[in-house]
Amino acid sequence: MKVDVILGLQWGDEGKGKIVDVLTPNYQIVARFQGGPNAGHTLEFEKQKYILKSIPSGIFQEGKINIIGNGMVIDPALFKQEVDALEASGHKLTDRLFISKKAHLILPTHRLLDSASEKEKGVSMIGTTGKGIGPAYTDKIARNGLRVGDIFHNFEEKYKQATDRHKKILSQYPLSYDLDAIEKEWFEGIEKIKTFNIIDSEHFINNRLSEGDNVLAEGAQGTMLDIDFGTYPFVTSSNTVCAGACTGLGIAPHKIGEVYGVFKAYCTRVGSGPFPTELLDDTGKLLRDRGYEYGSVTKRPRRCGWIDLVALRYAIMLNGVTKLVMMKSDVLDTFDTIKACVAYEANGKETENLPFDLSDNIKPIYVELPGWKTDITNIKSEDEFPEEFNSYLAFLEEELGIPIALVSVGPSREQTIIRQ
Ligand code: 2SA
Ligand code: MG
Repeated sequence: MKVDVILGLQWGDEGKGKIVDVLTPNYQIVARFQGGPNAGHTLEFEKQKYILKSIPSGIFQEGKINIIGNGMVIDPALFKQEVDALEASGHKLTDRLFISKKAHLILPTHRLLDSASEKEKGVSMIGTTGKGIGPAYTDKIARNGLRVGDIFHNFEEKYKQATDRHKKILSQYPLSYDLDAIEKEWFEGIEKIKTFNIIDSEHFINNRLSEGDNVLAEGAQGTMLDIDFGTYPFVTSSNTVCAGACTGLGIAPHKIGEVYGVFKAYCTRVGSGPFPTELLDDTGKLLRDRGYEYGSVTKRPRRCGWIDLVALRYAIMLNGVTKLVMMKSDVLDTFDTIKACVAYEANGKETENLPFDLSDNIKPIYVELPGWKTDITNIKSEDEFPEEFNSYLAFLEEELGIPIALVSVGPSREQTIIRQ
């Protein structure tokens, strides 16, 4: 049995959460493999909207096991808030949410270090979500991290050691903070974590696979934010690419089955860093308004632009995408023409490959396609697609070399069309 992977091919916010929710019925287990509460996965059903941060998007479906994998970083305080909110709206979680002993903890001081580092960078700040993601992964790699499994053994002592070290670093910054207040909430979160199944998730997943279960691995952020292959240093601190599912869950590469690459019919980015097809004009504003493009964690307005096929081809290559999923198609419903970037002019030369440094004088080269000028939000099958929309899909498939298996025409579960 296989692990299928769903991941973002752009700069995050492609709509992965919705697709995980749609595909969950085909799987017994849904697992997140990287990132933490920097993610904001939005799901809509029964006229309700939910934003998940650390909890996998299979959580709303009965009988499914959801796993916070070893590759994730978890903030107990934010985790508790998320759990409390879901339980308050009537969703029972304890029997369906399992947490890896090897997932790393985001400490209150990691959040302070995140904001100190951003302030120090000044104009060259990354534009992080401020959740302590970078400092938590830094401690993991530097072999200073605390893991969920640590909370059962001498935890207070380990916590003190780690925070003392952080306080020394923080004392170099002109910061004022009230750690006591944040710590109280944080330790309440630790108690909350203890009420869940804390497991050796790598054994659990591999055992279940050998018993015939199917696993869906849910990526967060997007390929262009990958620590190795994204627009470094304007990236997140984890491997968002498919390989991250292997290390972040403990599964062997040959166990990966389908790789669903999710992208928007246009493109967005939140935070700093290069974005060659960004539109700073009225068209960009129209995309933001029609697509409600605001950060679901930070509420920051997202930067908007045309689809970038140079970056998408790169992402498809890195992830071994087998099926494409196009989201937010309906946002383009009113456009007369739609542009797609097919190549870059980099330092005066045309290229179809992603250059080392995207901030170097890059000019997108566009192809222009006619818009469909039709409301597609109520379409139920692909036979109803307007001709121009079919042409847009055919053009993208030709350029990208992979079939577009699913098309989303609105936020709810039902507005998802499976193509034959
Ligand atoms: P961090 O906090 O260290 O991971 O930030 C580093 C960069 O990664 C970007 N990043 C994201 N980009 C898009 N969506 C994300 N999740 C939220 C959402 C973001 C929000 O779903 O809207 O609410 O602002 C996400 N998480 C991290 C981040 O912007 C930095 O560029
Ligand atoms: Mg998001």
